[in-house]
Amino acid sequence: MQVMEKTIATAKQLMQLEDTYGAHNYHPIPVVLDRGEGVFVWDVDGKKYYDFLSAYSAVNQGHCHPKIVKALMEQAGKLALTSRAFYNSSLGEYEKFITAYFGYDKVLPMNTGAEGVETAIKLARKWGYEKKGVESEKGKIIVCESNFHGRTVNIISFSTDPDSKKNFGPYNTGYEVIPYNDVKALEKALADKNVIGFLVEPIQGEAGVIVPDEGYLKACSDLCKKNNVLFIADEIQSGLCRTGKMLACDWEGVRADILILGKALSGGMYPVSAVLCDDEIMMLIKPGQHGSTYGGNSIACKVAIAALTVLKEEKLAERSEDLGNILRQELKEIKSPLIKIVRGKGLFAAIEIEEKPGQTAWEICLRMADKGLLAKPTHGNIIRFAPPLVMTEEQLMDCVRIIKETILSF
Ligand code: IF1
Repeated sequence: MQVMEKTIATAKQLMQLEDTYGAHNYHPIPVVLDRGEGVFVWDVDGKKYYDFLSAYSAVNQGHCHPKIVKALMEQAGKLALTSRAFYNSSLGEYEKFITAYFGYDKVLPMNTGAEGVETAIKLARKWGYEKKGVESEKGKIIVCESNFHGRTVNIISFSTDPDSKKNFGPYNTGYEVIPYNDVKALEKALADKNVIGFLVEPIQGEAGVIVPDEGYLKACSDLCKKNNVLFIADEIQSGLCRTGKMLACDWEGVRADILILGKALSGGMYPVSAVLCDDEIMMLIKPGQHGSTYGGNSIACKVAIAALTVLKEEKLAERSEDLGNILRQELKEIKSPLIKIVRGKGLFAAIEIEEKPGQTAWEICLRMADKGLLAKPTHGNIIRFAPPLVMTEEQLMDCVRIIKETILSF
């Protein structure tokens, strides 16, 4: 019998397939990845790279972490999805684990970050009308300029990024946009008694790793308390050890009224998001008032327990802080007119490029890819540097070498 040789498609063929049959909603760096392990990924031609994007901070624990893979594999062969029409043997264990882990009464399990944000908005509105006593349909949520909270029509209704927003209207109402990192602007907005919540990224990721002034989060949290408004922290990207603390809000000792998690909640293994808050808010949702097919499925629960356990067992917050300080210091020491600014917290860093023709952030990323390091520009001239938190100092210094050599090669 003739054994059909499985012809391995080339990188070029695979890119063409995506181009021909897939929506063009991304413009990827021309690398076709085939395998990942820890801080490394390999392309279809076997070339090895350091991953300096970590799937936008979903892979904080490193690619294919053995403990998370084990949790996924064991559960997948036993029971995957039952829906919430029935109880299941993983959900209660997970709910107890994650509420104790973050110190909240309850969790509402969802799947994607955007679903988590939508859930938080619905919880806040319900609380606004049924607890705070805001007139129904009049509730307002304050958000910040340059926010990124997901891609649903409701969420992009309060985006300030034309690419995220243009021609997706009509847009939803009930939101007010204020400048980020501006306490006075929040104070002014909170004068409106219809304000129910303040939804904020403790560090703005998509906007280019914008770190607010020391004390900003605390001042906003205090203002929200004073005005009986919910402080809603979107820690989907900034959370789970990425900034050097378990949550970015921990840097200022701020406890959000509603905490939204995603991405690294599964270590990049499976879509898992979660919304945590106390009974006063969570118990307002009655049976049949919110949910999702996959929310709280057995695989998600086991994977999330493993992913959260790894964060603590491997002390990834401490590593992120220590390695992040080294990374940003090394980036600041690169003497090049190309680098306008270096910013970040922990291993959540970014550089802003003084672009010239042929010396763009995109070009820099292409050359770094040639040298074995993967990163991608955000908003044109900003390059985000966010490697998996399991990186060793030696590996980090190897990456710094690659970045330095690339920048100085222009
Ligand atoms: C894309 C950005 C990053 C997020 C925060 C909610 C969500 C995200 C703070 C929604 C998702 C992802 C989405 C992905 C690229 C990436 C991204 F460039 F879009 F903005 F990381 F900065 N809150 N961010 O960062 O979570 O529904 O995607 O699970 O849409 O291109 P999601």
